[in-house]
Amino acid sequence: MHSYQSFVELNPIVKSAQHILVFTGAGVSAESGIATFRDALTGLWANNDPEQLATPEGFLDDPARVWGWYQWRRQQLAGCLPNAAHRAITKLPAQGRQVTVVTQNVDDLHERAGSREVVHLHGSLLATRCFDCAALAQVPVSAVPLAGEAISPPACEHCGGMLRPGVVWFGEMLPQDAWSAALAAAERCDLVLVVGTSGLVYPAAQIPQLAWESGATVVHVNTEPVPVAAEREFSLVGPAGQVLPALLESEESMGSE
Ligand code: BV8
Ligand code: ZN
Repeated sequence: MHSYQSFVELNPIVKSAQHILVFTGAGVSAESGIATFRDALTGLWANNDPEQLATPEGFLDDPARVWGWYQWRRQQLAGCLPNAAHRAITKLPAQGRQVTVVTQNVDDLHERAGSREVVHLHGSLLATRCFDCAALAQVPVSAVPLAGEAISPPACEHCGGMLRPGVVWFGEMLPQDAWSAALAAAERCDLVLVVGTSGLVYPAAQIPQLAWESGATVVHVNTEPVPVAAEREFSLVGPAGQVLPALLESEESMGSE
């Protein structure tokens, strides 16, 4: 579990932070019931080969399989709720403090918890666009009986092309505006909370490092200890749904203004 010592050490840093960057990965949604990518038992990658499914080639190779997998994930998400970690993050903004949430996740749990400004580096499960003409589309979550059952993607009403999930696949560029916003937050922040990410996917994984290089303090919140190599870097070990509220409470208990 997280060491109390680091809370006491961290508290003045959290309290005095004027711009907090909260950088999240699949681990922040794990306690809401959304499988992480790396979780050995239920990880999405364990059951599906991401190189097969989360790539444009995989989609063109078998559109129904990929579309069905995303529809299943949308359906899963519809039944999930934000957890205590998402809620603790919405409480971080105190008067005058700026908070930027940059997430690798494609779920909408930060928004549903009440976070206003969420930067999605890898797009959103709830967004749909045409694979050919990129026109946006609204597609209801269809009842997908089995996990990842193949369903042919609907046709675009503008050009008849195939609709695709509005997420960033492997080998695809990140949305320019999201990437620029993440870089700006990394430059400006004085504290980064890195919550529930294995830090394996690039270029997203560069964000905490860039913030550290700009002088920010980096606090990892992860069920696994994260090796901290440098000064101004801490690792709090435990589920985000417990660690983040505790970190925030210790701030409140120390009388945040
Ligand atoms: C790009 C959307 C280039 C889709 C995602 C070879 C070929 C092709 C590309 C590459 C290659 N080698 C490297 C690359 C680059 C590639 C990459 O980094 N690959 C990795 C696998 C090595 N990156 C890309 O392709 C990116 N684009 O590089 O473009 C380019 C350049 C110029 C011109 C054109 C193109 C695009 C990457 C985006 C991929 N899309 N998602 C979808 O969701 O289906 S990535 C997806 O996986 C997620 O979004 C997320 O980013 C990633 C999973 O990572 P995490 O979020 O960290 O989750 P994970 O399960 O790994 O870890 C969970 C953590 O939480 C663990 O540490 C665990 O301990 C912890 N945890 C668990 N429970 C809890 C907890 N912590 C706290 N509390 C808990 N309760
Ligand atoms: Zn189209």
